[in-house]
Amino acid sequence: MLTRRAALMGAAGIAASPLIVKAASGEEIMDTSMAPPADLSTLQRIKHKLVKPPFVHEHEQVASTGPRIVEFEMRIVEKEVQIADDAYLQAMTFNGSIPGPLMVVHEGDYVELTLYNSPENMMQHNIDFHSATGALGGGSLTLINPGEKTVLRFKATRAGVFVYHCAPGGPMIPWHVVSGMSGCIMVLPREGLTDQKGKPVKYDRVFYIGENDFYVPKDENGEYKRFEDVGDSYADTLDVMNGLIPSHVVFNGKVGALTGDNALKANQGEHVLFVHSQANRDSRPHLIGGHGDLVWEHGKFHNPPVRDMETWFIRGGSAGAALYEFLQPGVYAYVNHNLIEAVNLGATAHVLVEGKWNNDLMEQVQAPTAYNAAHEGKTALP
Ligand SMILES: [Cu+2]
Repeated sequence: MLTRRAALMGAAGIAASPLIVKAASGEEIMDTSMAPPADLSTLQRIKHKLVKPPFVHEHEQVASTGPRIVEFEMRIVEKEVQIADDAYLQAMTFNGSIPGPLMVVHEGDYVELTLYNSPENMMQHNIDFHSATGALGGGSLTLINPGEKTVLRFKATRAGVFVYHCAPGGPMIPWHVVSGMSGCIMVLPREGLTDQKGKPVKYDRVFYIGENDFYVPKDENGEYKRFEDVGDSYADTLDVMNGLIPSHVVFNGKVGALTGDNALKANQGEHVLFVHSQANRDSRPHLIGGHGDLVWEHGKFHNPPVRDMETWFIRGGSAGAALYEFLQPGVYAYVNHNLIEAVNLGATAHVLVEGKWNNDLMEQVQAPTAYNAAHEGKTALP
């Protein structure tokens, strides 16, 4: 049972099961054409246009309808991007951004993605949804060459935030992921989010933080290397990857992507949902000056959230969510609390919060001032 896709990729036709053919490069390609069709003729369709992270397309928190087919389109873009003042990456991206866009649906909806591999690209790509069931998360039904497109539909049966990433087989998998090919889907319960007691909770805005570890090679002078194209970057990048020490750990694709002029903005009293994904490596988000009021550390909304968290944990290959009401105005830093990674390697975002200072929560009782050590006796001597 050799599919057209498998034939294109040089499959030898050695089938592990009637459903699976092996391509020359070893990846499994499924042929599901003999399965009876699903009848979804009674379902409504809705189309969402994806937006660039940290923002998210408009969506309902509580579903106002029954399950629907939710259509999305994504284009795979290979391009060089600047990831720091002195460093460039031959990136592979979903929709041109790192991370790929946050998709939002409700539990029971059908996600229908049209995926385009632009003809200017060099590489085969696909998509593995951690929220999907079967066929390597869709990976073995979506492998496409440059100039090809594919449509995958899957039923979102589990609520939570889930990573998606490219997984085109063998050593291409980690390389594509650390070159930028990951993103996140949020499957909301139809009734919306609930707290640890099952009481409904709402958010006023969502910020999607996609964390990446990058492995940019250096030349003999210690300068970061630049490459002609993505293929040219592979061998040297693989050497750095296999050392497991990233050159950069960043939020949203670049050192400073969410600080300075790019800082996130919120108002005092707003409830902000931070969705944080890391497709390859562990992270430990912490909001400096704030908390996680309700944290779905594993990111799965039918588990009760934990309260009042200081730092939480994102396992590599997963996404988590934290809801926080901003109580004070000012600048907050949302960091990976490995502080070397936050400060020296890039994993910091800033949130600027507008509002009125509350001296009950915190007051500077005396501003820093010199004191007379001889008089007050507070010297460093015993
Ligand atoms: Cu890829």
